[in-house]
Amino acid sequence: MHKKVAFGLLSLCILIAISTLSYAQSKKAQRRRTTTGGANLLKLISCCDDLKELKVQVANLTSILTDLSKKQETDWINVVMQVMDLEGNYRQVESRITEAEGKYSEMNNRIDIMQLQAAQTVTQTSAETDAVYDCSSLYHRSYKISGVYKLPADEFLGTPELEVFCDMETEGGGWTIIQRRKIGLTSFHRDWKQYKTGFGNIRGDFWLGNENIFRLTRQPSVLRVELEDWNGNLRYAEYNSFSLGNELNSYRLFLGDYTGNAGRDSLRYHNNTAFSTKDKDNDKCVDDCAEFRKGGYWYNCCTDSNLNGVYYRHGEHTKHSDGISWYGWHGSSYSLKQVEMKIRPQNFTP
Ligand SMILES: *[C@@H]1O[C@H](CO)[C@@H](O)[C@H](O)[C@H]1NC(C)=O
Ligand SMILES: *[C@@H]1O[C@H](CO)[C@@H](O)[C@H](O)[C@H]1NC(C)=O
Ligand SMILES: [Ca+2]
Repeated sequence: MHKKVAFGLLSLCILIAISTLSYAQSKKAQRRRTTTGGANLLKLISCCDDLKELKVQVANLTSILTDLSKKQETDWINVVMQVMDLEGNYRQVESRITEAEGKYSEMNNRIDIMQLQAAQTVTQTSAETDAVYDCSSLYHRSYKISGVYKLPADEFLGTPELEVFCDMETEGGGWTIIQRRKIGLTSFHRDWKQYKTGFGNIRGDFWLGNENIFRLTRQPSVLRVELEDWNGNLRYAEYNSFSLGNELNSYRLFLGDYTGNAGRDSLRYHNNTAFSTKDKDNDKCVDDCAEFRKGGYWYNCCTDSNLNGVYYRHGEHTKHSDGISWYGWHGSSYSLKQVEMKIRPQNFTP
């Protein structure tokens, strides 16, 4: 009987032991499960950190993107402005081209006229009795448009080709312009040689050249001087029997009778005087008039007119009497706005 009780106790103990063990086992497993759950939680936390970082990066990228788009916008605006600029430039260029085209066609017209005229002279020179050739002969050959013409070289006179500007409108036309002042950028304070051969721009300010004027005035000629002041008033002076001596006679000036409305005749004082330049003092004065009056002219002692003087704008020049003056109209201290000197044969009839 004792043995049976002891066995029973032992088996109970074993049972308890087993169940305790298994409980502990299960507890352990549970704990193990709990530990893995903690790792997952940690993982989750670190993942959120990653997410946060990502979010920051996204925000960062977004801000970079907005910055970029802002920059793009300004870039775009810049591009648009550049395009507009280009368009403006294009329009400017376009207008310049149209202008140039206009000038080109005008030039072409002139060339046509010159060629026509050259062709005509070739056929007519042999039959021509009048050897002197100028704008008046062009006029009689039906060139009645004012502008630049090329007079062909004259073998008989031994003269070279000469570019001239013809006034085919004033008082019947046929005028060869020998001097013009209107733009004011060309200096007329030049030496003998330059006054001899001529200088300047035939469409702007120029002196045709004493040698050319001498040659053109070997036939009895009229000189017409046209003056304009800064208020747009126009005056003129006309002379019969205008001629220059040759170079040996220092291109001495000869003038006939005066007609006109230019106040007192202010060229008469220069009649019968030689031409002077800054390097050739042929005046009738102790002074060097060409140097004082800063031009080339038939200086006496020195001036009653100074049409080759300094171009002063708005007439204002009170310090020196070296402006483009005509004493008989505006006095010694007024420089004119525009001057033209032109010649044509005395027997010219339109
Ligand atoms: C963007 O990220 C860089 C580097 O990660 C950091 O230096 C900068 O400050 C961030 N900018 C913003 C606006 O968050
Ligand atoms: C200019 O001088 C010449 C020659 O001396 C003379 O015949 C002529 O009458 C003078 N002209 C004037 C306008 O005085
Ligand atoms: Ca002198």
